[in-house]
Amino acid sequence: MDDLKAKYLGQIAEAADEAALEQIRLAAVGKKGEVALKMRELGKMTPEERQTAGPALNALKDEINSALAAKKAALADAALDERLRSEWLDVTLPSRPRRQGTIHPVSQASEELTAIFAEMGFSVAEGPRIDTDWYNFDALNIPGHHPARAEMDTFYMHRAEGDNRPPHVLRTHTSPVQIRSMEKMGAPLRIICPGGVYRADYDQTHTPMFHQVEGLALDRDISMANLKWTLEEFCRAFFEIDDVELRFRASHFPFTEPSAEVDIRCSWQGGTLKIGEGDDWMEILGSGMVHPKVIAAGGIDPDVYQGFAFGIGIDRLAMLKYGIPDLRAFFDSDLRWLRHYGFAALDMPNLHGGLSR
Ligand code: 2NL
Repeated sequence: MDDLKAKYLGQIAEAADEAALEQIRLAAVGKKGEVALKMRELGKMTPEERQTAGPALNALKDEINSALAAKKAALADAALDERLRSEWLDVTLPSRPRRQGTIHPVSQASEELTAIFAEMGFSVAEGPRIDTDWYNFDALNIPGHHPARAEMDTFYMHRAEGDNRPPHVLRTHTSPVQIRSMEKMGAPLRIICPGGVYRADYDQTHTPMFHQVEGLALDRDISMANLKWTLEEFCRAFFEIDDVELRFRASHFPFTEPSAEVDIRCSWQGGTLKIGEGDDWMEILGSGMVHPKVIAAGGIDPDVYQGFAFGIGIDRLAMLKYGIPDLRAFFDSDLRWLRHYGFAALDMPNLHGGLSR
């Protein structure tokens, strides 16, 4: 019995893994194991012999079982120690840089100018980018032979073969939204219409899709003086220049009469542009008093209502305000162009409390 005990406790101590332990368990205390065989021999013994051998065998079985359990626990501990040793993480390593987005300068400019005009009582109107040629041209007093309608400037949609209605167009300005708003809301009316527009034009300073904000104010006695104040107030707020100076030059648009192009005072020195000071002027927008035919096209009586309208390129506004000299910055998903030009939003705190990178 002592031999048995020495043999199995020795084997258990030596066992390398759980599978080996199981082999030992079966051989020692399993149903057909050596201890069970010894138990069977109890029947052939005298009662006196059985009295000592029985409890001794039971004690041996208990001892082997607890040695097995202790060894099993020790093996599991060792395995865990080994995993902790081999699978550690260095939490002090700096993280890999993650690319992070930022608001697009055109969106940023849109949000800023929308807030400025909102304070002056203008609400935002939106509409479809694909529209009829009536909303995009006819309603705006742009007749069929006008050069703006020529194939080279306007993107026309396809019509099914045999469908001879005039094709839809990609809007070339956001004016159609203003016509739709006049129809829907009537006068008096104060709206701005920001959004993407399309013209078949592509070179250093033009892209086939760009952004415009048009403004429209209609009431019984709106004058050119109101237009001038509104635009000055806007430029003051947008460019953050208190003594902003604008110059109104007589011009011509089919949809306004009289019409004026508006320049802002600026300086060009050593290749850098400064707005609000200097001896140069830079054109920033077109404007005028809404043509009576256009008011009528919007379903409003031009003998009762009159007003002003203007159109500004948002992409250009954004370039001027944030000092981005290259249109490529707007179409490149790689932020390096914007960073190169120091786009302000890149340095704004993000939601996680850090700087955008
Ligand atoms: C430009 C010219 C302009 C308008 C847009 C407008 C809209 C309606 C009626 C009358 Cl519904 N006018 N829009 C007026 C004058 C100029 O934009 O050169 N923009 C950059």
